[in-house]
Amino acid sequence: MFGSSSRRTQRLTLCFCSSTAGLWFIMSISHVLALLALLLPWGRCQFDVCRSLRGSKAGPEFYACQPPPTNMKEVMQIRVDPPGITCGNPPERFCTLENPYLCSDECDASSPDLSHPPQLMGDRERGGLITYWQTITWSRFPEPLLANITLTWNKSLEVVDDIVVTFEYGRPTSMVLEKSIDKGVTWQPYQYYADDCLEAFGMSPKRVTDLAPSNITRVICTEQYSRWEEKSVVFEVRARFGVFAGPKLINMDALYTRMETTKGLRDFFTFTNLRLRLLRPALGGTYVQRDNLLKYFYAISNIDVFARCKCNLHASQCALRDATLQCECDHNTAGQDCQSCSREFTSRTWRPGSYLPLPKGTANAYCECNGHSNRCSYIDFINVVTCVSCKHNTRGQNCQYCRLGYYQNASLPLTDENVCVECECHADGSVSPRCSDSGLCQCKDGATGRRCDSCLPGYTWRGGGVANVCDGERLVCRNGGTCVDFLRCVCPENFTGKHSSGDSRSLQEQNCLNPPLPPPRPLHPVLSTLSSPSCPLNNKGLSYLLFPLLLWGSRTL
Ligand SMILES: *[C@@H]1O[C@H](CO)[C@@H](O)[C@H](O)[C@H]1NC(C)=O
Ligand SMILES: *[C@@H]1O[C@H](CO)[C@@H](O)[C@H](O)[C@H]1NC(C)=O
Ligand SMILES: *[C@@H]1O[C@H](CO)[C@@H](O)[C@H](O)[C@H]1NC(C)=O
Ligand SMILES: *[C@@H]1O[C@H](CO)[C@@H](O)[C@H](O)[C@H]1NC(C)=O
Ligand SMILES: *[C@@H]1O[C@H](CO)[C@@H](O)[C@H](O)[C@H]1NC(C)=O
Ligand SMILES: [Ca+2]
Repeated sequence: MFGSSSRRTQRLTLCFCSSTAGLWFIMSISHVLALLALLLPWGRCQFDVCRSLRGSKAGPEFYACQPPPTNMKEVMQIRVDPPGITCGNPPERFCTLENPYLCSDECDASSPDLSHPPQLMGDRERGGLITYWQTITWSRFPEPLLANITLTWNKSLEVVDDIVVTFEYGRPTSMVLEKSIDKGVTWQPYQYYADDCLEAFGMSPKRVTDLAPSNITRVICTEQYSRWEEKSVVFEVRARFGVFAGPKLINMDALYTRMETTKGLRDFFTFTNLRLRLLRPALGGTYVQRDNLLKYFYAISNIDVFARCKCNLHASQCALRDATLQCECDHNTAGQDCQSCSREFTSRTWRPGSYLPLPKGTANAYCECNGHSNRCSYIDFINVVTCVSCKHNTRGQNCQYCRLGYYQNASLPLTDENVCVECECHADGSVSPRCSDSGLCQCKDGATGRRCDSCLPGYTWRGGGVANVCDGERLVCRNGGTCVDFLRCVCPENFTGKHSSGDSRSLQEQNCLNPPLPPPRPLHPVLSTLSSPSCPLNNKGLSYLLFPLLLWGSRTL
């Protein structure tokens, strides 16, 4: 038995890794997968290893990883309701739809050969013998024949292939598949099945092929699986994946990318419990024949649920411990679903792993935004995951830089809310709003200071540093002219000179020429009322050193 299990596992491995078959099991060998497979290593596939095998100097590189899928029927707990719905107690005769007058079959719970207990829905059938659970017949018609089958794993799982329920003696006229993602606390419908969706559920019938990427998680009612002659009722997982990965599931990268970026998509394929609510048995294509109610009942021979343990991409193995499935966590994570950091790493923030960037994914860097954002987006054509809406004046793929006009306070960690400090470069005194790593703005001529908001010696603040023309000490106006506002000489009356014309910066131009005979008179009243400078006057003594040519020019006049 051990040998045959491992041989089958290897076959599955090949299928599982081949690019054309995709990640999917072949249904024909589905019944034979041993639980052993959960514990065996699998071939080299995408997302099957958690870390680089060759350690680098910086330690191992971590990748996204997930356990291989397996047929979860091997480990499901089955419960049927109401009590007494299973046939055989007391023993009962039943007929078949094909031949309603052949009623030789018997269900007897006390006989191993004639009993049909619930576990026969999940058993491994040997030697071609079909085994099935069966209910009592509809002898209480018109009271409805209702049955619930609850499948429990006590572990969150991600379905990876069609869920297939095989009905012997006809598929139900109507039923609902429900799921829970919180171990049975709350339930939600997964899919409705009826031969007439409108009549049974007030829903218009749909097929999965009607779904588009935008509504792939819509819960639909399908009429495809309710004709009684066939056996399988399917919850179509492949077809839903195919909407992204193509009909043959070749482009799995597209699916993984969608899983990561489309809200609610991964949750749609996640469950901890499933429930079949059987509402009306197969009727054989006609109305209920009251005179032969022994041909109406439910019988299920198999339920295939191909799924993998959900380990938040932190484990490549999942094992049964104390009768409960448990991820074998890597990446310093712990918990049944690797949903927290292991004890030595509790100071770190836990994050799920990510399929992105392809092909190896990351252990937790998918949305690493240094605490300045919790939203990322994936840019497919450059295969980059980037933070969006970085707060606290940060920017960059991981919100690791400061926005234009801000610089990083080197004494704070990158994750601090105040890490980016405003440059506050003076708009008039600076070349740009940008500043250096230490917060120094780049100043225009004449301006100085960290923020470029004060003047160099010999300059006066006039919406930026403007070179002084005169200062009354070193740069003196000639012929009794008076220096006004460091900018111009105001000459006594009857002197020529452009004493009031604009902002010319040359002392030579501004000086007072052609001295007249009479002595100077008081200043022109208009020119004496100029606005006061914002730079202090303490620099005027140095003007001489800074502007020797100007000074020289004024003396030679
Ligand atoms: C089946 O489960 C549903 C939902 O919990 C419940 O309302 C219903 O009564 C159950 N039916 C039977 C037959 O136990
Ligand atoms: C379900 O799983 C949890 C978490 O691992 C465990 O503590 C609990 O005992 C399990 N319950 C059952 C009924 O197995
Ligand atoms: C899903 O969306 C597609 C395209 O937007 C639309 O044609 C289709 O009817 C929708 N299906 C359902 C079930 O709402
Ligand atoms: C940088 O952070 C330190 C520590 O909080 C603080 O003392 C200092 O004032 C900050 N520097 C600036 C420029 O904000
Ligand atoms: C300036 O010149 C005008 C005419 O040339 C003369 O009338 C006036 O007295 C002079 N003013 C002074 C202060 O010399
Ligand atoms: Ca069976």
